[in-house]
Amino acid sequence: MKKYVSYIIILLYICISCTPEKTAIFVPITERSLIPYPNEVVTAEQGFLIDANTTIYAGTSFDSQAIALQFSDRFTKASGITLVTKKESQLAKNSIHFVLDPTANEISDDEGYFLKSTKDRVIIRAKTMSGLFMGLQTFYQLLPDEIVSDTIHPKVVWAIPGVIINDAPQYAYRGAMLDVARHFFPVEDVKRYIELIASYKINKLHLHLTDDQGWRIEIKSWPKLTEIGSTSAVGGDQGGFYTQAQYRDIVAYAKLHHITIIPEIDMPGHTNAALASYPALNCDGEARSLYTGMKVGFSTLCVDKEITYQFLDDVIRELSALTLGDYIHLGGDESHVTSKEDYNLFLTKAQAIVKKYGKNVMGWEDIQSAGISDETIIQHWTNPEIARLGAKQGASIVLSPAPKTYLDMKYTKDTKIGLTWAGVTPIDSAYMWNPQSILKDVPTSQIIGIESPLWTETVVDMNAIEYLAFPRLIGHAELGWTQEENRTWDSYLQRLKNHQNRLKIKNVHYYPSPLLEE
Ligand code: TNX
Repeated sequence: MKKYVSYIIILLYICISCTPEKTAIFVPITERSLIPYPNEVVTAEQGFLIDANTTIYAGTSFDSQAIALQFSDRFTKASGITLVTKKESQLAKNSIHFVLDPTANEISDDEGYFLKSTKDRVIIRAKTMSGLFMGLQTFYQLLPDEIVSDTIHPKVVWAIPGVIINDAPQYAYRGAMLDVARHFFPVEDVKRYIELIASYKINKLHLHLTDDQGWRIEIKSWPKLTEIGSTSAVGGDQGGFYTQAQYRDIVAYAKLHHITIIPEIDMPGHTNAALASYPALNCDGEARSLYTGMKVGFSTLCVDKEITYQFLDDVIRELSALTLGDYIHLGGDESHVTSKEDYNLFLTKAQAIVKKYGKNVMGWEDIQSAGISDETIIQHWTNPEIARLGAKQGASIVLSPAPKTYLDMKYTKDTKIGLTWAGVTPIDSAYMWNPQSILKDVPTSQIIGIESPLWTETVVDMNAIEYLAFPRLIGHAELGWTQEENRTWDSYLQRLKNHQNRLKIKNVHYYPSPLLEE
């Protein structure tokens, strides 16, 4: 009997001495900021601890092995620990599993995933590689903040709360747009933007490649577009362009992050850089001067000339060959000096050229007047009536309502950088709107997503990009991914406050909104 009593005392002692340590290691799930918030989160009993003996099981598919490698590389950078990866799948203890299962019918969407972390293992399962990638982004957010660091943190305990997550996106199109025409941004900047946005499950990057102030993509059959047209930028700042090899590199880097690049060649307006490069593209045959101001709506390609369509054919042929995605964006906005008749004729021809090269058309809502097909994507930005006319023709709609999504709008009238023509957009206003109620009477199935454009008239470098995009873009990512019933401003704000530490570790020059102060 005495023996039992001393056993019990020893056991009690062990329990008491262990408990505080355990709870300290396994923080509750609420202390990990999941953004965008997953659509189903259930807390499980005990969490998982990654240590030097943890084994990664990547399965036999090349795709799941690639995702496992992305994880183990990131983990090694942040922890200094190299984990063993095996190609089989065995439900061993102390293991992390990346499971690609195309027949996993319980996962409702190609980008959806299932994630379960318990004492013995973590399982991330999806039907496609994109789904696994999305699950991996959530997995990172379940780990301590230092997982995003590029320097080794030997003291961090790599603990993950116990949780079961079933997740899938609300919208298939979750986009950001970067205007590289008003100011040019080198390949490294675009890559950093890709890396940052991918971590919030954004899956499209629309590049506004041409405008009055600059032509930014090499077109081999029309070399003066870049020899002349790329040399200017707003304010007389330095221009630049991507060679086709550099552009391919951007497209490949985006693909690695499960992002599709959507290239835009804006037309028939916003074309001064092309009109300055080739006199023949002007109706009067005279080259325009390069333009470094900020006005819009003063330029147009010559709709009546045959050479205009030869030019378009060459540009779209070369661009299509560089494009992995299905869509080419034709712009079509603010063509104020093109007559309505000319505009419609021009866009009818331009759309046929895009089709000829096997791509579909995306355009600002203005293009609907030319007649569009149900494969067209219309991007709503300023006039709901016009966008609705596009929807009536069967087009899909991407929402970029300027007062909510334009990242180039100032946060307040006093913040530096940005414009105010659509108002000022503090972080709460950028988050508090419902994509389903922007265009009344348009069937919900036709609303395929949202996109956050960053026009760069006032944006001169990567720090300025980050200042305007973060944190507003993070909120947009949640609107694009998370169903309305699973998100509230209060919950989001709390998570965003905690999330700031990751932005700091990654040196993101975000706007420190007063709303983020305790
Ligand atoms: C409107 S949005 C534009 C751009 C400007 C932007 C500035 C759209 C389709 N056109 O040309 O850069 O405003 O916010």
